[in-house]
Amino acid sequence: MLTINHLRCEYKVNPIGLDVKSPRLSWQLQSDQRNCVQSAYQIQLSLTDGHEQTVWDSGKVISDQSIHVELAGWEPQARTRYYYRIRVWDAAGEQSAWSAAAFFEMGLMDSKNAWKADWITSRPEDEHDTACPRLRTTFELKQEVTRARIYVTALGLYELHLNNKRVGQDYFTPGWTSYGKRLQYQVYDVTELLQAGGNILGAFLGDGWYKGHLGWNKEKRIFGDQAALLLELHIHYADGTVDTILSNGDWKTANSAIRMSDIYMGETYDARLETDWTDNTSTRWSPVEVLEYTKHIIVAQENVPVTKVQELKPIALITTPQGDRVLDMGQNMVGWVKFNIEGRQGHTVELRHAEILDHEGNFYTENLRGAAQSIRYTLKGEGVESYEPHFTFQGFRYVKLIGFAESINLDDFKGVVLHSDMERTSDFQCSSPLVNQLHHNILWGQKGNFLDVPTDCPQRDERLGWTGDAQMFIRTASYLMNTGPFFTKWLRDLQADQGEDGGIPFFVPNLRSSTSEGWGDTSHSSAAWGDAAVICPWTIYEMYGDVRLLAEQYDSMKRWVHYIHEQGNVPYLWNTGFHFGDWLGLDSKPDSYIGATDKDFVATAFYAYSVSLVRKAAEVLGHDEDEAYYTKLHEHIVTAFREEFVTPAGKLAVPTQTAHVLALHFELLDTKARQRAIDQLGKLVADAGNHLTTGFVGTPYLNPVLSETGHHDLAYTLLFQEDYPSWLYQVTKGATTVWEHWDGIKEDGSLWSADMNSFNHYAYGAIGEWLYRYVAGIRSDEKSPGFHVMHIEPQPGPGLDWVEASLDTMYGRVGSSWYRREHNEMEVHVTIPANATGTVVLPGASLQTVMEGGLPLHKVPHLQGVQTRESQVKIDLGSGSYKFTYKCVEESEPVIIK
Ligand code: RAM
Repeated sequence: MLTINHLRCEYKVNPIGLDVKSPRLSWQLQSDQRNCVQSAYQIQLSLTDGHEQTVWDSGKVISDQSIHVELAGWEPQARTRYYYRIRVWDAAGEQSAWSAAAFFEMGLMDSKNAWKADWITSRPEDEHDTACPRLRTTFELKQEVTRARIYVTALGLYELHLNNKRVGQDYFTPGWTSYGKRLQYQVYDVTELLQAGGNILGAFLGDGWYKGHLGWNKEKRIFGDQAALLLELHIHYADGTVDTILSNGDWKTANSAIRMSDIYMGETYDARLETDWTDNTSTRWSPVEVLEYTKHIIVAQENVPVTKVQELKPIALITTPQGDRVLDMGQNMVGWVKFNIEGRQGHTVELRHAEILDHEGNFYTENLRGAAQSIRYTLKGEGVESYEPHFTFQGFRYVKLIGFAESINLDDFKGVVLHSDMERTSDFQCSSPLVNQLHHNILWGQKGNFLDVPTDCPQRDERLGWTGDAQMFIRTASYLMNTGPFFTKWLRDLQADQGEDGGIPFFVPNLRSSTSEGWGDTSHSSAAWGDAAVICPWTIYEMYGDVRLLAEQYDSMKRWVHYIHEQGNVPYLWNTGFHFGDWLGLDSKPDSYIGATDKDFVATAFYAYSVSLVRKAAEVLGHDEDEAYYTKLHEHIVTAFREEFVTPAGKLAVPTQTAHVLALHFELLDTKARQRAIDQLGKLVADAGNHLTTGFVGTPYLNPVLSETGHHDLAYTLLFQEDYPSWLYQVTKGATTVWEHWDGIKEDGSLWSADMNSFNHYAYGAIGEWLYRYVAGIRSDEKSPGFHVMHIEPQPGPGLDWVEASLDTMYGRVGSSWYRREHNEMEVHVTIPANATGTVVLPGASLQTVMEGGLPLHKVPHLQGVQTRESQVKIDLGSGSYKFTYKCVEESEPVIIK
């Protein structure tokens, strides 16, 4: 039977508030037959979920496209909800039933001009007053309401309440964008929150990224000095009339119990000042001020919202040698602690947050630098009080309790994990518990650092959208979760913050403050950091087949490589300016963060790589002249690179692991030099005692390059090292996230210098990509992106007996698992989703011995294997689940070292 499910619009389930002219729909086919391919589809739009009346019908469209299908040739109306349903035909002409209805709802459409409301603010009498203001209005309903929507944004952060209930499940709204250029608004369905007669609508405003502390220079008010609200409530009555409640000068403002709330610093809350939104006796409400501020920068919500994704229970209460009482959450997490407390009115308790205990077991906060991460709560004294903060988040595993009663009940505390609510898309399990823990740590690195923007770290006074880190981790991130909307938003900010000259800031959103300055001759555009402008849209294209984003970013991609082109003082080399180089490489000079790999080498290698990707993008987008131009440009860069960095005899002049990794991964060498570099890389790793010396730039590509170049066993050896430096070193030290430094905690328990020692930094977590792409072997095909065509090539190696992996692609679930059984038997399980195809490469297989589902290959319909190497069989597959078994041929007999 053929069925349709997993309906998505712009990657999202039933999104509200789209401002896209031609929304894109994606769906998945389910079939109990193998080789299921869509031959045609039909989409119908209706204003009701029963589809009584169709407002648009695509008719039967002959096409195998089932992802990002644009609703072209039809004009969506602002603020209108459309229900859609889909049916498809397979290659044999079988027709599916209609899918269940899903919907999308348009936003204001012309969000730059559509606002009738005014920006309103509460100007504190004392500019040092940190309290979060409240703004409110009251209104009456005229008759029965059929639907009601709030369209809202803020300078700063907002939390809305309607009739004393919190509106929506989103946090840190309106999100962090390149404020001043782009500001998101959100839409909430509040039909159910309205009540007959009088209603009261209010908002808390927080400083957030807009005007709170940001950057390590203790600056505030980087984007503006006045928090403000812009809101429209549209109420549709049964008689067809519409009322609008607008933020304007009639609103009133008052102080709140939130005395201070700041992303880095934490929150101070005085529950004695809590009042109901309706209270007029103990609260002094005064008129708001109308603020003149542009509305021409307002855009609809692009990313998925930040929500409370899960809750953790503390695993222990510790008393440290210094006598502190500390909760252990069992996991380095990002979010906050929610707690219940009972006590005397006016008593204040404090929670401090830290990532680790020091080697004596004491609470350690020095690595937080200027981020206080402190929550202070003053009790109102009315029985059990429950509290959680509003406009701040903490990165922590340990929570120091100050001022709490003698007896602590762990059930009174919960760790609330918040991040952008991306769909989890994969799973990886294997026979090594340590590697499983590493995978877990990588996942938690993403959870902690994908809170609306991709940050380097979530705990110290930094938490910035470092471009380099994002570029290094994006592919791993896109295996672990669906990052389409997340990077759509961030890349638009990157484009907005790109310099006139094409340069890219070190972090996006850029801060335009002293934090962005101070790196020598330029304060932007480092190689491997600025290249995020090219690598990120290309990766999203490969992982999700997102051509529209690629087209949208194309100009920015070009401008970045042209920026580079203008920099070199020798044509086709990038040999000027400030670079982070192979950041934190272990071969750096003492007291330097910059690894030994020549910076001009890194810069020119990335120049070539980015140009090669822009060339591919030009090809995808059909820009033929550009394609020819970038092909030539790439040739010139590669020639210049070889002249500068490869000796006439074919040896790389820069003798580091990272240099070899980059030259190989970016395909910068001719055949002779390539083979020398492959051999030399093996030697460099061996010389380092089978350890890596790479930093941020080399590490993500190290294992992929080893696996690609015949050193696959060496890649496994690196993976399984447990002593410093290695991925598992930190796992054996009890890490639950990935560290910034290979030795954040040293062998003797002492710590890396507190000035830069994050224990939740995802950069080195980029090894996750290798686990999925090589160990499990699940790879996209860039010629048919989004896993429409895939390549499954599990690559077993010494140390693992089995791997079970899956990836939820836009087409559906891809599975790849392998097991080494007794007597040299190998089992490989593969799943290809409907409307996708792939090839599987069976390692260590010979054609004669391969069985599928218990039958020899030639007896299985539509399956034909090819012996590509002596010990490798390649089979083209349509959709379906397959179980291959075979006896491994001699030469690839597994060496099990554990
Ligand atoms: C640090 C952060 C970040 C890195 C920059 C260069 O501040 O660790 O991850 O990208 O330096």
